[in-house]
Amino acid sequence: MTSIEETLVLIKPDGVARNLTGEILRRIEAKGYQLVDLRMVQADRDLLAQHYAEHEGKPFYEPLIEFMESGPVVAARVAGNRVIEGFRSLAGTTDPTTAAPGTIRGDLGRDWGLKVQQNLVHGSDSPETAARELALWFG
Ligand code: IDP
Repeated sequence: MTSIEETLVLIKPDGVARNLTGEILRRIEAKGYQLVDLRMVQADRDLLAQHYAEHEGKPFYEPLIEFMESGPVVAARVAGNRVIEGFRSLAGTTDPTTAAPGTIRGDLGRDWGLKVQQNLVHGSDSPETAARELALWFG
């Protein structure tokens, strides 16, 4: 099945602070995906509120926004065949403790006992979300 897509990947503040940017980008490239655009951003609350609009009102929303504005993130426009699903598979499930070994979160993510919501990366979850998020972060 051929479906060339683009997705938004964010290396979250914990990934940047832990010097894992290179390791995470290496895994994306090693999988065969293309880095089309890359920027380091200190996200403000307005950008993050738009990015995480679907989570507004949830118990983890406010800590999530605070965490995401706590330091720079690296935003990447990544292209490849079925990359939206493929990157989410590469990233692993949301909670790093139960994310499968071999995934970014499973291999490198720290237990949420240390700090809830830290899980190194974000990846768009559908073509509609990818289009919206890429417009938000890359204009
Ligand atoms: P995803 O990033 O795996 O797609 P989402 O459900 O879209 O997960 O949640 C967005 C982000 O919010 C997660 O990556 C994580 O940082 C945080 N998050 C999600 N669920 C929880 C939770 O139950 N507790 C704390 N943080 C959470």
